[in-house]
Amino acid sequence: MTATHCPYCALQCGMTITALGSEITIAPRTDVPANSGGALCQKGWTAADLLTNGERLTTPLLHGRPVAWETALDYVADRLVAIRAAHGPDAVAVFGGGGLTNEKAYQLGKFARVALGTSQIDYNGRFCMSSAAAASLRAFGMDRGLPFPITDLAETDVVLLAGGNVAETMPPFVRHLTGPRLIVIDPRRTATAKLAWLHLQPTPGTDLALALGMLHMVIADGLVDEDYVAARTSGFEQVRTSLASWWPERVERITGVPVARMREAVRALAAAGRAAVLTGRGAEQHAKGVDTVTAFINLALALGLPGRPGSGYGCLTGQGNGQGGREHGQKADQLPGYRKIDDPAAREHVAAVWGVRPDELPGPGRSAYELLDTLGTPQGARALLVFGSNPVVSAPRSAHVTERLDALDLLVVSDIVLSETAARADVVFPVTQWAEETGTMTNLEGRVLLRRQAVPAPEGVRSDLEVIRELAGRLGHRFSAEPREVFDELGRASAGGAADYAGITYERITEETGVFWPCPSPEGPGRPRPFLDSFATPDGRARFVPVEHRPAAEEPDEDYPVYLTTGRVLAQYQSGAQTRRIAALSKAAPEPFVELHPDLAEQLAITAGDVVRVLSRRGESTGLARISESIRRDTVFMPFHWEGANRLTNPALDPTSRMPEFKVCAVRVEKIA
Ligand SMILES: Nc1nc2c(c(=O)[nH]1)N[C@H]1C(S)=C(S)[C@@H](COP(=O)(O)OP(=O)(O)OC[C@H]3O[C@@H](n4cnc5c(=O)[nH]c(N)nc54)[C@H](O)[C@@H]3O)O[C@H]1N2
Ligand SMILES: Nc1nc2c(c(=O)[nH]1)N[C@H]1C(S)=C(S)[C@@H](COP(=O)(O)OP(=O)(O)OC[C@H]3O[C@@H](n4cnc5c(=O)[nH]c(N)nc54)[C@H](O)[C@@H]3O)O[C@H]1N2
Ligand code: SF4
Ligand SMILES: [Mo]
Repeated sequence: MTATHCPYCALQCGMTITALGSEITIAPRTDVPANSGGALCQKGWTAADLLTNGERLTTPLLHGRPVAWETALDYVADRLVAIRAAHGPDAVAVFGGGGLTNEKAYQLGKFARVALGTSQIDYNGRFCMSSAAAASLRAFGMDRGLPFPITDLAETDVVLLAGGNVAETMPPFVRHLTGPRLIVIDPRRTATAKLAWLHLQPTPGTDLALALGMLHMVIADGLVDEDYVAARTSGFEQVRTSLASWWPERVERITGVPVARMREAVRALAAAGRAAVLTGRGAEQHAKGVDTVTAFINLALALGLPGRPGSGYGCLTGQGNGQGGREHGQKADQLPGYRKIDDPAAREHVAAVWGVRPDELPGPGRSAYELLDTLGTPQGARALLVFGSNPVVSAPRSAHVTERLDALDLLVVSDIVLSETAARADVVFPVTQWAEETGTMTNLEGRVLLRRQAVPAPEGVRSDLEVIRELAGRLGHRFSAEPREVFDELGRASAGGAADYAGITYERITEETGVFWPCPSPEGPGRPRPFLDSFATPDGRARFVPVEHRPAAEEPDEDYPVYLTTGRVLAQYQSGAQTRRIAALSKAAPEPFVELHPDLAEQLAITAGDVVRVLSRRGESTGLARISESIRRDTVFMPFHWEGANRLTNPALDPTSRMPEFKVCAVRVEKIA
């Protein structure tokens, strides 16, 4: 029996894996705080199927044909050298994933900058955490999803959750929400909203106005925590002035949330001794995601919450290593330890660890969508290496992205299964997955965990770290493929950065069931609550930032009269590459659907179970009609776990985070005759 962690989301629930011959059983651990009661969701319980379902790739593929590892690796290295020689280093791009271990994320960033010499690296976390991350950096000088242990929520009186459906996306999280009064902001009455004390149901894309209106009320009703604002923050006066015109009635008109409901929420938050404001992708995945999160942070600051015990602001990190994956350099503008790639001191430190000159390191590259959008064009890359993402299904305006992928001279995908993206690749590398390898994951609390190997890898597969080592070697660079060695190097590269892992070792995270970063010294503790005394800004104060509401990038009109929003269901994970291959999960969530209100359905003469077509300016998609009172009349919802939903979505980007507007666009819905 091996104690390890789940392959999927950022809760990183603890589980044990017992292998008896070919029989593999999974059980929850009780020593991991995130799922301390010993809970797992259906995906966790059925995860053993990932190891045994016979869908694994076990041999490299070259143009769809099985080949030997050496043949595939030589082919890729030769092509990379040729493309680079003909078009320069930025003609080769890398696309990573927030599901990769810290070791892989770090090594991928180093591989891009040192072995390939390219600035063109970004990852799917751009589609996930980037808006919350940018807003937290701006306000607190640090981005750690929850800047407090998840178990602190038990001490909280009121939790405001904007745009998160944890009852489906992180079911054991709900156990931490049984103490506080829960207020949910979601255009749908989700499983989570049904658990709430109060549900605010705004028009998609209007959270920013809602948050401004709530703060306006806090100020007008004299509920600002003036002592806290004076002692721990800066910039409040500007925000106070900027809110003058956000009258509750105006906010009701924009958001559709009744003034009385808003007031109930504000009063409950202000009356609470301890309260927390949390955001999920619903509030963040917008072309104004950073400002929306900022508006919620301003609200939390005015109420005196961040940096107080049992209180605070946090975002719900999504992918298994969504937190660690955004700290160690697979992001276009970043070096390990959450350093900025354009900061001379950061470049000098990391270059020294890597044994190169600072001026040899490339500068910032393009963000994920911009990288994909330019592939195969004169400005963009001509070769792409993908590790741990399936953009054919998950990128916005996916038919266009797929076209760009097909225009490449070389597409290489490292995956465990033949995903929709791998199926289009020139070369596919079959790699080991979670329980077949050891590595570290940083969960949504910023706790660095050891995910241990529990079963032997199938014959024929190698780890991502081995793939990177072999390619680097062929390009004249020596890289380690030993997870522990890579982690120790990551510790040195991160030392002194915001996300400092220097004091964390495999031994330590075994003994302590995880250590919180920052942890600069092996002798000193990690920091579960880094903001208790001061924030990570130069003056130690949290910053209020004035922000303005604006409409969605695309609002409904005559041709496309309905809002589309997208998201998740319990039994499927992300692009579905893993979970659509698990029988129990496919049975629970077998096909794409379109959720719509009975009034809209009647107007369109649609009945439950009809096949409907959804069209946007980008493309069209189909799904079975699901009719439900729980959604707004002006909005339809589609999960993105199947190819299709993203043919519709709008790649309008947030100006700061470059997050696409996954959560709102305009569509037309038709019954297929
Ligand atoms: N089962 C399952 N669990 C997962 C994942 C998965 O794919 N499947 N993925 C993991 C990952 S990577 C992530 S990022 C997390 C995401 O976790 P969540 O953020 O909880 O997931 P979503 O379903 O994307 O979005 C949450 C809610 O936002 C609502 N919403 C849509 N538009 C708006 C809006 O304009 N405003 C507001 N306030 N709400 C809106 C949707 O109705 C939806 O219920 O889940 C993680 N866990
Ligand atoms: N419309 C819409 N689109 C969205 C979203 C939305 O809410 N709405 N959410 C966005 C968000 S938050 C996210 S996080 C993205 C996620 O979207 P994707 O990046 O597509 O995420 P996954 O489906 O998890 O893709 C991971 C791939 O890596 C493979 N894999 C798993 N483990 C490993 C490993 O160890 N190594 C390697 N090399 N491969 C591995 C899996 O088999 C799978 O093919 O989607 C985004 N797209
Ligand atoms: S909640 Fe997340 S980490 Fe926990 S079992 Fe489910 S998918 Fe795994
Ligand atoms: Mo995500």
